[in-house]
Amino acid sequence: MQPGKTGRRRFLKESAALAGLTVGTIGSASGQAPQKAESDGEDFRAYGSHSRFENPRRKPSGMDPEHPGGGTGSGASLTPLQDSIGIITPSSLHFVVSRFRNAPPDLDPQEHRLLIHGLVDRPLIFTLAELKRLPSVSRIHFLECAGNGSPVERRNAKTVQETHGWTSCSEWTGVPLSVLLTEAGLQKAASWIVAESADAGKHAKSIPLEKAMDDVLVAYAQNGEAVRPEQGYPLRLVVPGWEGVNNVKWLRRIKLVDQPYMTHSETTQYPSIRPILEGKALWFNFEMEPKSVITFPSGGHRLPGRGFYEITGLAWSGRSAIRSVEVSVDGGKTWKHAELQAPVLRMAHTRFRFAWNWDGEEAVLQSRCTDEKGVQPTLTALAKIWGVNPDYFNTTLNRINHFNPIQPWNVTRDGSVLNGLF
Ligand SMILES: Nc1nc2c(c(=O)[nH]1)N[C@H]1C(S)=C(S)[C@@H](COP(=O)(O)O)O[C@H]1N2
Ligand SMILES: [Mo]
Repeated sequence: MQPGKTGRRRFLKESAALAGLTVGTIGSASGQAPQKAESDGEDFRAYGSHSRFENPRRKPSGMDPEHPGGGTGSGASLTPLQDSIGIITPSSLHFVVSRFRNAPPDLDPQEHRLLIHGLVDRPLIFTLAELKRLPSVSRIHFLECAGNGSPVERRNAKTVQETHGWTSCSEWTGVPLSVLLTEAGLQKAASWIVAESADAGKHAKSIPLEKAMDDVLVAYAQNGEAVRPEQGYPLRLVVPGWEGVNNVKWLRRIKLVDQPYMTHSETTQYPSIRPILEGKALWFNFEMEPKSVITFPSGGHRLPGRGFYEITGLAWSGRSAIRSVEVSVDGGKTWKHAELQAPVLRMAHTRFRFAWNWDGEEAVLQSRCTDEKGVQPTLTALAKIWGVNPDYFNTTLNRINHFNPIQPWNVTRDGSVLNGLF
């Protein structure tokens, strides 16, 4: 079980130094007259933004997740997980992957149509307004690029934005795809869908019908407003828990077919070649495995001094809900349960918290999560699963998807936090 609130409070009482929580810090705001509002109009902006004292920013990926060895390919912009709070990623900071490096197309929702055809009894064309009349659902799900944090980038990465920033979590609202497919009438031979986008890249992806009928959404809203252009405005597919590439943005067409179509987006970069497969490739490895990472303190943070810190981070799995997260502050010698923020949702980011009293000595901070099927592996354990020497991850220039080892952050005596994976 997770330690309850009381355990946490006890920890706070026992922890000797609570830096900053002393009376000496009072005296800033008190005694000052409230400032007069300077301009009436601007106090109530029609569309709000963050305070000028905050500067959260996505960051272009130095490396290319789709082509880690170099070459042309997708562009990516990463979520600043080091600043993340709770489980929802602000839409403005949701990571972006554009496999064809194109800017979001400027799609007019009045003109845009969604076509459903192929092995159906009644091909259908929907306008946005028609889709919005249908029964809708809202669900919180993470998206993660299959190449998130793969070794080539990870070796040089300093911050958690660089090691893990190809994942974000939103509340998505839309129509269950099953509603639309049922309306179109599935023919017996239909066993896959191919979803295609309206942008210049014509991104297309085959998805088994079983998943399409299970929990896939045709989403028009994200975090309480229309899906952002970078995320697929006016319509995108949300395919919970599966490789990001399935979540077709700027969705315009769904064709019911009897086999995967081997599109550009699934035949390049997605099959995994591992020594243990003896010359064969692993195809259609859809589900994202359990992964967790400490977001504070993490690479690039600087701890001002010994004393109390709340370690916090995110855990997620494409296979189920997260069952538990353990944290180690001693290089993996001992592990203790972290507190999970409720509600813990299936295929959603899960926030964990862990009370820590830093003694000022070197420390290695790690988290590992467990879902309903298993535990997040160490780098050595992952090498075993892959049938490779652990050194392989140090040296390979191959694209490696589904790379989910435990991430260590090394805290030095001066309070610097460094990437300790390799
Ligand atoms: N039309 C279109 N859809 C797309 C892509 C794309 O390049 N074009 N990239 C895919 C990939 S590889 C990922 S990881 C996710 C990323 O979604 P996001 O940009 O909203 O974070 O979108 C997927 N859907
Ligand atoms: Mo991706």
